[in-house]
Amino acid sequence: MRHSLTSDSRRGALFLAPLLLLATSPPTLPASPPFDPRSTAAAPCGVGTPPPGHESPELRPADSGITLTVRQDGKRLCYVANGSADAPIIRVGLGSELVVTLRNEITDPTAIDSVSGPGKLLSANEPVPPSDDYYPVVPGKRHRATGATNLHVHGFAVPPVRPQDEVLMTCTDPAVGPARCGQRAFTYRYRIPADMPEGLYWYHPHVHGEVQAQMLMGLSGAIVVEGPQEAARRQAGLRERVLIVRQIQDADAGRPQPAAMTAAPLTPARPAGRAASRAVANAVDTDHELLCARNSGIDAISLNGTPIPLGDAPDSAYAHWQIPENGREFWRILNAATDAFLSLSLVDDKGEALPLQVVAIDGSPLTDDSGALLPPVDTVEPQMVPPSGRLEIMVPAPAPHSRAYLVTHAVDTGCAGDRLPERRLAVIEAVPGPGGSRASAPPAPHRAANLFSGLLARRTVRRRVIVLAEYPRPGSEDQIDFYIAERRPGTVLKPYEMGDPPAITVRAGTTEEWTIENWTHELHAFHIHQVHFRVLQSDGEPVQNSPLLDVVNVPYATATGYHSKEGPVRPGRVVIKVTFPERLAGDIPFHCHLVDHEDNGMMAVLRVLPSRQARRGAAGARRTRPSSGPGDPAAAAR
Ligand SMILES: [Cu+2]
Repeated sequence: MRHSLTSDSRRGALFLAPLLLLATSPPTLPASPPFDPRSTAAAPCGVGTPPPGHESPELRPADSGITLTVRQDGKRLCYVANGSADAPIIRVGLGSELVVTLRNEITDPTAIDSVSGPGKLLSANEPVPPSDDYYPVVPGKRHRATGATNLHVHGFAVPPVRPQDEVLMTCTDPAVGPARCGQRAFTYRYRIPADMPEGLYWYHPHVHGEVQAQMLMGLSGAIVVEGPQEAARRQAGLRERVLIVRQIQDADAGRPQPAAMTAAPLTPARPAGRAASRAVANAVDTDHELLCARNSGIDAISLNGTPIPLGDAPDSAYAHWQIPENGREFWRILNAATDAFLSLSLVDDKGEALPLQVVAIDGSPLTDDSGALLPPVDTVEPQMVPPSGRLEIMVPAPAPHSRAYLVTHAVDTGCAGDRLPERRLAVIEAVPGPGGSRASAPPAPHRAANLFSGLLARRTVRRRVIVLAEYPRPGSEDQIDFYIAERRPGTVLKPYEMGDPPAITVRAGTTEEWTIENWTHELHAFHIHQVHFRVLQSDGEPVQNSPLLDVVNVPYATATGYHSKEGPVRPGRVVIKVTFPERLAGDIPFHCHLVDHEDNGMMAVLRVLPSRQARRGAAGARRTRPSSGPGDPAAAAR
């Protein structure tokens, strides 16, 4: 469920309809101008949309790095590199330094503000009525878009510290307006660890309150981090493609129907004789929270910049890729949509699923806990990719003289979620050609151990419960505040505001299990910066061989009925195990990656303090400098 868009944005949505119809090609419609990504004074983000099958330019930065300039053309934003407004796919190796200078040339922050929708009113929300049993709920406030932007490297296991992946304070100011960030450009220097998982990552802005708008307007791009697996594939001559799914609009006008899903009692059953005034608030007020929505719109998405048709369209409307008979290709797929889930399959022209092989998820090759690669498995199961997630697969050529399709199936996002119908994304065809069979067996290394290997074997020092909640504004149809908080005595549900203190503090080197509870009737995608985790359980079912993930789908809540032992509502739940390496200490954001939810408060900060051992080591080094360093065993032993 999301906020409806402004009338301006609705016009944008209507404008898109003719573009989609172009695929069915009535010659009477005006053709869009030929695609030209050159960034000029007249067209800062280029002209036209890329034709089906377009592949974004790839950049392998030199040591001096690259410059990404954020430019604006009305309601479009773009990353410009080397004069091209087609966000580059950045390729970089494990163990190297990636230097990116971000320049902000945004000229009209009000356009960003209009895209972020009316969900954030100028005044604070009306309060949710307080109750002794329930956590207090603080209403949200509006953030007006400022045009500030910054860069987040999603999934990178680098410290949340300048000049690396620090997104809470570091930003760049637009070309107009007050200088809040104190700089128009910032140079990030990411030192990519040699033991980070190798695979597909990505970059996008992370200025709280305007992430959704800036991404919808065009700001996102892929990063391929290469290691031994990639070297083996290249040596085998395997063809690789990078597929980026973006969301172009957020057109749905959420229309909640009050209390449609549950008839929750005003207060949960309380043990007899226990006075209300002595009750400790320990519950989420589902009576005021839970709503269903009848969403009218279906959001447009694009593949590598080309709008994806909705409903029937000729094959010519899609990317059309040819694979040598009996051969295969390696596809890296990024879901950069602001809130659309993908459920990906290869199907034949009758809709029957074809096998594919999953190689990596969220930038991490599939390994067991020790770091040994899991044997490749052919699967016909649809692959769920939440917003921000990545899927890397081997795609076999279809049978000779037949076609196959990459599709995203319809996704049930819950009664308050968005409509996600089935859509075709690309057409695949087998063609006679050399190299097919040669490319089908790349000799890959057997191990892909990384800094998160051994996670499951580590001792869990603490268990926490993290709750996801939403409260609509009383009397309002589509104004919603979003919350994420740890459930514990004294919890207050409060939408995240910039500068808020950390919600959770841990010591580096420790390992925890977090149960993420979804008390709403729509899916959410839990993401934590810096670290990968493994899933232990989903909705009570143990998860075997969970891949290392940096984002996980959290199932929606279900109504259980008034007299149910567990209360009227059972939250959706996932249990994850996560460890906080010493070298990633700092303030680590965690949030829902449906970025409208994040913008509207479903975000918090985890502070990872250096371990006591590391602090003693550092103190010892200070006392004994310059004759000994932080590695001094005497200092570490104290
Ligand atoms: Cu969410």
